[in-house]
Amino acid sequence: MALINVAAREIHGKIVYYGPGLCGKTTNLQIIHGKIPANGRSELLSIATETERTLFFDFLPLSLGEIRGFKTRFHLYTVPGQVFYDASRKLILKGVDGVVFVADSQDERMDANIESLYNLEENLQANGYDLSKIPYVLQLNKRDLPNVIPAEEMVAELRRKDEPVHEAIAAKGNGVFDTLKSVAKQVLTELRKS
Ligand SMILES: Nc1nc2c(ncn2[C@@H]2O[C@H](COP(=O)(O)OP(=O)(O)O)[C@@H](O)[C@H]2O)c(=O)[nH]1
Ligand SMILES: [Mg+2]
Repeated sequence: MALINVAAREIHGKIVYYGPGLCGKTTNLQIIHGKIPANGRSELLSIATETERTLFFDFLPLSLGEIRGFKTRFHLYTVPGQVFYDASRKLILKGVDGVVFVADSQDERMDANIESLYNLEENLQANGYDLSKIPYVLQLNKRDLPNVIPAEEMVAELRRKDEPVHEAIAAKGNGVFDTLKSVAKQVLTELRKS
């Protein structure tokens, strides 16, 4: 459920980057933050948990159309990937409008991807959402590494519906904006309906 700031004539859309520890969620946000002009975005802020940080910032994309005279401000969040931060993950999903699942393409991280994806489905449900109904994108990250699983195999294992799939090398910026645009487009479509 998106927030509306009537005074500022802005609609706020919340996008959460989900995925196992070290899959590249923070890297996605850092790349996006680094490429948006400073006057169009907030600082990159963090909420510290015991050993891991949840990052977030918001920005006003200049190129996107308005919805009935309202501009759309996107808020991007990462979640802590480690298994024991489940309470934080659940909390961060409150009010979510779209999710990017960042999968780590390395062979040895496939079990962690699957576990994290189940965890996402559970935590969405706990907040009253259904993965099959919300704006959602699957990113296959770390495609540059030697031990990656073929993209088709990852898709067969991890794709949950007809969501767009983007291969990425987040550390180099590849695929990061394609992924963002893909989820933002779906979020805007949903906001226009409501
Ligand atoms: N080789 C490679 N390393 C990456 C890629 N994306 C992120 N990393 C690295 O993976 C590590 C974990 O990334 P981070 O964004 O902190 O993961 P997070 O735990 O999901 O937030 C860091 O050392 C990143 O530089 C990628 O596409 N390729
Ligand atoms: Mg992180």
